[in-house]
Amino acid sequence: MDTEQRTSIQEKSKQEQLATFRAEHDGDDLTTNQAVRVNHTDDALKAGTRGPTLMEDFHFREKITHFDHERIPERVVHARGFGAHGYFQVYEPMSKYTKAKFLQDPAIKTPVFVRFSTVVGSRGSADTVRDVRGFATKFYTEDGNYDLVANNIPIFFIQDGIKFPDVVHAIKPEPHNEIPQASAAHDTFWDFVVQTPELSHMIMWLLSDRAIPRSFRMMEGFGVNTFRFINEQGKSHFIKFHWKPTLGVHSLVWDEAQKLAGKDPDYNRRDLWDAINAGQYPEFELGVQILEEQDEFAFDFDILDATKFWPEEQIPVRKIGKMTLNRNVDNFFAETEQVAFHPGHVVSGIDFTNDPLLQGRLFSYLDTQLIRLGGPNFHEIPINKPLAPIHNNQRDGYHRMTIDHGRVSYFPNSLQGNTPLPNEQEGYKHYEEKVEGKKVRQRSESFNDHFRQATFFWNSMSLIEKQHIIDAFHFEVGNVVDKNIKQGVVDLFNNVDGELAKQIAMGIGAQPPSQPGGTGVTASSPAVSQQKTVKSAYSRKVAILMDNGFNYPEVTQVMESLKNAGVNTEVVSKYQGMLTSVDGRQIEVNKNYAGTGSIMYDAIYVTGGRQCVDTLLHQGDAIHFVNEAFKHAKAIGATNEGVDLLATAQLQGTPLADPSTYAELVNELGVVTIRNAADMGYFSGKFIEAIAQHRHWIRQQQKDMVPA
Ligand code: HDE
Repeated sequence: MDTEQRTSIQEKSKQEQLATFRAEHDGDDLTTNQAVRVNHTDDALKAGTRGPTLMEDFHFREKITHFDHERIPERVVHARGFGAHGYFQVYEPMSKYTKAKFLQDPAIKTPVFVRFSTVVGSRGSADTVRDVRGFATKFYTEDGNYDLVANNIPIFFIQDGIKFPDVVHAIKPEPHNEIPQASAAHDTFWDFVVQTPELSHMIMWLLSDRAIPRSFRMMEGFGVNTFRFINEQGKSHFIKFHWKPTLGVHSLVWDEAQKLAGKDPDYNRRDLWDAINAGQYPEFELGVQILEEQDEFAFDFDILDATKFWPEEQIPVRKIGKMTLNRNVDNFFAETEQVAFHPGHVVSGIDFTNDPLLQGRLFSYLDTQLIRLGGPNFHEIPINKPLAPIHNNQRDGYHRMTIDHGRVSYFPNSLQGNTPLPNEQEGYKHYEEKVEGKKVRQRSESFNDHFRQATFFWNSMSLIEKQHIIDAFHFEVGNVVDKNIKQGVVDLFNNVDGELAKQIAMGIGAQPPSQPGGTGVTASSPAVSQQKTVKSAYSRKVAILMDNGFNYPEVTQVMESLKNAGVNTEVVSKYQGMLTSVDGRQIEVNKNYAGTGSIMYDAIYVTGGRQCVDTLLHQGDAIHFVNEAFKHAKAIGATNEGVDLLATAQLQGTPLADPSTYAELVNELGVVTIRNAADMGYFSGKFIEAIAQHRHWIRQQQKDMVPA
């Protein structure tokens, strides 16, 4: 088979395979599950119209029984998730490092299914809570399925898998009252943190902006554990996996995240769904950090310790391919809920290390699918089914789909020519690592340093990122009731940084640390800060505030420019329906104030038209919209009379375009205004630049004075 044939087979065949399971019901007669047509479904069969329901009503019994059994157990962690299909292409052959087939040929498109998730909340919880995000990818390769089960934070809470139930029990809602949902801001979690210093580094990340992503499309992914690449010659390299979003890494602000949890709990999943439907396909580059075997001990941390990351400045991330997500699911349950990931689903060329967290994971994932998906045949569920054929002697079990032909289900055999036969050459061969040691329940001493990388991370944060971490401590630990635990947090984080501990103490009513703090680490890793990430206006969402009497040419010019830059717009007004401009032309309103808020947008634009703006000036909702967007450091644009709304909103310290000047653009603190301008081109260009910035932290002082 040539490459072109393989490409088209790979690309199409997962969708074709799924298509054989898809069912259309449009225009069809209603039937039972035995395909018997039903003549009436709104009343159960009764003895008389007011009499008892009859046992023989098989339609009633089947309908209700199926309904009663509709739910399966939610995932014990990562219960809330959202998935999409796509494909992956490698940039160049990676044969020097790995024999993995899907990492060799740039012409091959390997189908993938990705599920993004939160960790702590239950299935119905909000998207925008402070939490780690899961980022799990299933590659349907020619050589079988490979799962890269990653998170959006490069390190983990604990070092050994056996501690996982403890940390999860501590962070989940407290067992006596099931409060709070999807939040770490409670006593049991911080009690555990104070008792378990290995969490310190992860807490720094969890309280950083990484834990409230703006979008699944704007998150990095990290394999966290150390894996191996194995090439044809059997040579091993240590590796860490990364996903780098082409749109950069961007976050919400905490106030926004909390409000979104009420106003749109589906904020992140809706964003992904809408982007894919709009053809604005999310893209992520696959990166690897590659380490020679002989460099295993070359660092001041243990490379098998999952509470440490490999600084990109020391071990560069090599981008080796790109994933594009281009198709939403047809059915949430069948695909997103039933997909089963497992870090132990590897293909030849990818292998494990002795990272004790990874070793724990290798047991847990298969085990959990057995209970969650009801038995050992979950690999036959369409979303989990490999493209490569399956041949083995595993048989039977709940919900078996395959009709295995013949009488042989054992090996060796003579009745079937001794097949299916292990393939010594091409079969998966575990890396022959030499292992020696006493059986002990102990951790390696090289895992003992819990604070130095936490300081390193803290040093890497910009001032605003540091402030957000401190604010997050004030929220999280401020919600802890037990005073000893609060003090314990201050004392624990004094090990990381003295100033940080002092700031924490101030916000939560605890004593500042009595000992000098810190680890003495002064180095930093610019790569972990979000300040210098990719900045782009593409696929951002802008609210246009308008009412009757707006200026049609003005607003449509701005809308056109935004559209050309791939920026999406929605018209927001008091009422839905049509708005009429000064010259009688109309535009439809997408959202009313009751159904949306500035928190749903990346930027806002107020257009001109005397009557339109005079109406907005009397709407508290419009003024609040502007103020709140300003507080959240978002780009704000206004043209002509629209600038009057910003003046009324009194955006602190922001000069605005003056009515007496001709077409002079004022662009300060991310607020872009112009008056007396007929051509909106110049304004639009500057406004788009401001949107691309994502946040205007330069507004820090002024925004804190806004009461919104
Ligand atoms: Fe998981 N993890 N995990 N985890 N994990 C699960 O498997 C577990 C860890 C991650 O979208 C569970 O199918 C243990 C690290 C993701 O379906 C469960 C340990 C990382 C997902 C499980 C870890 C992850 C899971 C629950 C410590 C980042 C969601 C449902 C030893 C690299 C996958 C399930 C999806 C899911 C166990 C640590 C990522 C219980 C025991 C580290 C993205 O098996």
